Amino acid sequence: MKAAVLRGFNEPLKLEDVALQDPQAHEVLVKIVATGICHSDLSVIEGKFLPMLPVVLGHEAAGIVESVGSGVTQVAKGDHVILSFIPACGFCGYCSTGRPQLCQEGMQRVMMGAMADGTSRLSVKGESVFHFLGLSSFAEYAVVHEAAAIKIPDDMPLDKACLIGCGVMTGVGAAINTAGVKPATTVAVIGCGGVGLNAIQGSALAGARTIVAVDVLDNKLEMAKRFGATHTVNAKKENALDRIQAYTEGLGADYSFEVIGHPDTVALAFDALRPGGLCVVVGVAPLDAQFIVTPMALMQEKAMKGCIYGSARPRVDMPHFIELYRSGRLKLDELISRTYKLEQINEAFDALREGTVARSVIQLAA
Ligand code: CND
Ligand code: ZN
Repeated sequence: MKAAVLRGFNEPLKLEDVALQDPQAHEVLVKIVATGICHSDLSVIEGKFLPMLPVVLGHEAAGIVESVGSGVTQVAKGDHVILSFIPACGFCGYCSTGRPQLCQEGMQRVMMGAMADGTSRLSVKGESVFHFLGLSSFAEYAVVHEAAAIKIPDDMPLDKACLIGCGVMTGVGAAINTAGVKPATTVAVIGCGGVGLNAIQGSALAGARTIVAVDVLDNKLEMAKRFGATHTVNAKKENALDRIQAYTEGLGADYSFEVIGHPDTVALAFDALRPGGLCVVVGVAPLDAQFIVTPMALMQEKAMKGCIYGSARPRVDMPHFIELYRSGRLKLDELISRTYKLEQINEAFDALREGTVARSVIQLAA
């Protein structure tokens, strides 16, 4: 099959003929129909996250099951699926108490850049290639763990469904699942890219009364309004902290979301809280990044929480998002700024770097 391979940091991806082994026990072969481009893929290219090379990136995808390995019970050939990047075990304490996003077996299954048995299904002329987050969707096909293939209705367009695989699940999930935004509250979202716009629409769905969107690009702030922001702040032109406070009764926000991955904006998100507020850090900062919180700053019951995958419960949340989309309550079409072929994947990354897109989608098949 054709796949986009990363061989060196800060190098373009190379389209190569990659061999893909058949799915083994509890694995599924999926024909990738569409895959979105997330900043986490770019962070790997830039050497900021997961150092394994060569690797096939891509972790926001939807496709059609082509075949299944032994013991697979959840999906069958022909099923349409969204891919989930935390293939939770389903049985541990976390899974049993509704927090599969913290399943340690699920994390281990993907963080080593291999399948659950520690080996790769991907190779080029005999040289093993790493998987990314158990998915590696910048390719015509992917072998994934059975728990990573979430069945969806056949008539849901897959080029829209793929966005649920990361940006929507992470952003909307951060607001609804991780933070539990309550009606009539105030929210600040710092960073309005593909994930941040979804934190905005998740907060709007949850009934927030004020949603302040902060970015450094006016085009992103225009999009933020369409996704439910009530106020916008260009942090290059205005003092973001002052503006957030001005729009939240001088107190700060009940909830803030950092959706960039930089320690300075994490600090801003924390400072933007009112007493009793909750800051959710969604952005993935470089491993050595640090920021300082003084214990005194916590005294008025301010809290800070990390966020993995919008605290996803994929088998519950993903079909629910499809229902919300179909009833006109969740925006997906508006997230797709551009569509590319796999051959154009480096152009799609350029557009992400330039900040001209909400999300780009690579369309691999009809
Ligand atoms: P994308 O690049 O689309 O958006 C980032 C936005 O931040 C852009 O609109 C920028 O203009 C804006 N921005 C950059 N610097 C500043 C600044 N100083 N002040 C204000 N705005 C700024 O990225 P994305 O939406 O695809 O991803 C955002 C982050 O979320 C990124 O760190 C990614 O790795 C992370 C993420 C986390 C998870 C998770 O499970 N926690 C899952 N997927 C992605
Ligand atoms: Zn992502």
